[in-house]
Amino acid sequence: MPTPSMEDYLERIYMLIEEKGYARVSDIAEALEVHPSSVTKMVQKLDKSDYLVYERYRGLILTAKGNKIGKRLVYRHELLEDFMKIIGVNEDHIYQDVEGIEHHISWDAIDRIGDLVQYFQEKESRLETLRDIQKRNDQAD
Ligand SMILES: [Mn+2]
Repeated sequence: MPTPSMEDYLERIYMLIEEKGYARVSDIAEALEVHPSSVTKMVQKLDKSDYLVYERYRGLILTAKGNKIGKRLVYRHELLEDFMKIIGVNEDHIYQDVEGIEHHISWDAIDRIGDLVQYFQEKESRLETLRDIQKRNDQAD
């Protein structure tokens, strides 16, 4: 199992490869706001754990294992953002909230949150009912 820090890297590397077709150490460093030497260290660790293959001058590629987990990590992040939006969390803190919880929640909980997101997406009136409750609660404060 990857550590939270490894998860952040795998998630970001997967996204970079999706968007640009490759992930350079400098791009990863910029995206994660860390020093390139930290990226190199982590990339070597991920290589050792068979999540990717790293060659100093040729860049890196995800292995099948790295690609599979990267995809799931990006899905998890996006699902949690959708969930936060649905429950009405202020857009200004959604990203930070998701970054804070994504590594500390079981895949079982993720699946159940997926059901709940689907529940609200399948019928617009369900979201309206939730918003009505929230309006009432806000007025009561
Ligand atoms: Mn994330």
